[in-house]
Amino acid sequence: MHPPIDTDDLDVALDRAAERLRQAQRVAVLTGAGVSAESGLATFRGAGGLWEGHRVEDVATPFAFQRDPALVWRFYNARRANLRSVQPNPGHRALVALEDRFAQPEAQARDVSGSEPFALITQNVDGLHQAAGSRRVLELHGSLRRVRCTACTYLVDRGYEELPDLPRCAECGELLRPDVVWFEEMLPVETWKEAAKATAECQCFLVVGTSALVYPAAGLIDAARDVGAAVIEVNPEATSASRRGGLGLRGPSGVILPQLVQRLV
Ligand code: BV8
Ligand code: ZN
Repeated sequence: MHPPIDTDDLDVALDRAAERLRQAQRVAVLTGAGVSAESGLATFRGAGGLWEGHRVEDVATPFAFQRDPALVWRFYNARRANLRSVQPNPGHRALVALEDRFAQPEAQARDVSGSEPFALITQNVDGLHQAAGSRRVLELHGSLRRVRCTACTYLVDRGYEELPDLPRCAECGELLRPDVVWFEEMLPVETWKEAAKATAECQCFLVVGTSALVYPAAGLIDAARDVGAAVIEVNPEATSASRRGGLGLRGPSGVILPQLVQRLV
C-alpha cells in the first residue's frame, strides 16, 4: 500500500497546486499507467515490470514480434481481455472535469493566442481516458483497441473484443499487430507534434501516474519546466521527475485529482 499521506502537508500542497491551475490559461497533462492503477490495471514497473517472467521492454518490441508473434499477441490479448472488465476511476473523471473547466468557451475567449487551452497527453494504451469522457486525448503510444496490418494499410478499432491467437488481416490475409508504439519504434509524428506544442504553450503541466522513465514522453516534463510552466506531479511515490523540481502531490491519483479539481470550483 502507499505510504501514509501527511494530510497537513497535502492540504497545503493541494491549495498551492489549485492556485497555480487558477492562474494558468493553458494546461497540459501527461499520464502514465498509474492513473489506471485504481481501475485495477497493473502498472508496468509495479510488478517489477515483468509479465510471465518477461521484461516488458523485451516483449513490447518489433524484434520480439518477429521472433515470436504468438507470445507477443498473448501479452496483448491478455491485456485486452483485462480491459473488458475495468472502468475509469475517479482520477480519470477528475481529468474530464478539468478539461471541461479549461475548454469552456469563456476560457477560450480570454485566451487570444488561438491555442487549445487543454491537452491530455497519455502514454497509456488502455482507452480509459476516452471511456471516462475526455475529448482531446493525445495517445503517444497508440491504443490496445486498434489493430493494424503488418503488410497493408488496414487499420481498425476492434474495441476490447476477443481476437484469435494470431489475428489475420481481412484485406490481405497477412498478420495483424496491435496499433501500439513498441520500444525502438517512432511515436506517431502528428500526435507527438501536438503534444510538444501543448507542452511548450502551457503555464501548468500536470504529471500523473508515471515513473518518467520512458522517452521521449518523459522529456515533455523537462520541456514544460524549460518554458517556465508550473509542474505538478501526482504520484504516491517520488520519481526521477520529482527530483527535477515542481510541486509533489503524494498520493493515489483517484484520491488526489478529485480533491484538486474540487478546489477549483
Ligand atoms: C523512441 C506501448 C526513437 C506498448 C510503451 C536508454 C535511455 C533512455 C531512453 C532509451 C534508452 N534505450 C532506448 C531508449 C528509448 C526508449 C526508452 O525510453 N526506453 C526506456 C525503457 C529506457 N523509448 C523508445 O523506444 C520510444 N521510441 O525512442 O523512438 C527511436 C527510434 C528508433 C531507435 C531508437 C530510438 C518508444 C517508447 C514507447 C514504448 N511503448 N507502451 C505497451 O503499452 O505495451 S511504453 C510503456 O511504458 C507504457 O506506455 C507506459 O505507459 C510507459 C511508461 O511507464 P509508466 O506509464 O510510467 O508506468 P510505470 O509502471 O513505469 O510507472 C507507474 C507510476 O505510477 C509509478 O511512478 C507509480 O508510483 C505510479 N502509481 C502507482 N499507483 C498509482 C500511481 N500514480 C498515481 N496513482 C496511483 N494509484
Ligand atoms: Zn493487410
